[in-house]
Amino acid sequence: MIDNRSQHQGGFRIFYACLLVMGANYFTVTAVHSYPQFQEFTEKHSGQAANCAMCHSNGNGPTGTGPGQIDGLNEEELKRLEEARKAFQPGQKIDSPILNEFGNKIVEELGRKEVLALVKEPEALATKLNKNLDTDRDGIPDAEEYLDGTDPTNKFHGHPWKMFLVNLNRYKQHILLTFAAVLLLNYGLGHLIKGIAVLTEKR
Ligand SMILES: [Ca+2]
Repeated sequence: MIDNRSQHQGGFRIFYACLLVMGANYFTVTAVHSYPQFQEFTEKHSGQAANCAMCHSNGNGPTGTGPGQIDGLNEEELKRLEEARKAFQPGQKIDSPILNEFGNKIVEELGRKEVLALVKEPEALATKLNKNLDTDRDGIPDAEEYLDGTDPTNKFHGHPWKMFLVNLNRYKQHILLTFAAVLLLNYGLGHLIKGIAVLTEKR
């Protein structure tokens, strides 16, 4: 009897240990890959709606079975995910399938160690990013788009006033040439009308 009871107790211990390990793994997977603090900060700071697509491949975040979500990754994508998860130091090429281009650049620029530290102060992300980093090349740095709550991967999405200034600067030569052409046209038309008037008076 004693031996049987000991065996049962031993079996229960192993069972509970397995449950604990499974639980720990579950929370590791769900917690490690999802950092809504950045999204919450940008929404609060900018007043603009932002979803997980700001940094992730899938707008619903990294947890799930859809495209770009952890449980939907194929073998090759899982390998890329594991590689990205090891990149604790900055400067390593990141190609995580659960992150979009901006998310990958954040990890590439700062390293996972720094990103994890920033979870507690998401407002500091803007100051940590390189000011020249402009993923969508629309002329507005990623750090500003993060603060503005605009999409750093969409060159048609940006703060209206900044987009206006960027476009004004980009097309200033065209605008100056158009302005000069209009002035010359007005000048030429003025002289033409005067000439016609003089000829009419002479007749
Ligand atoms: Ca941009």
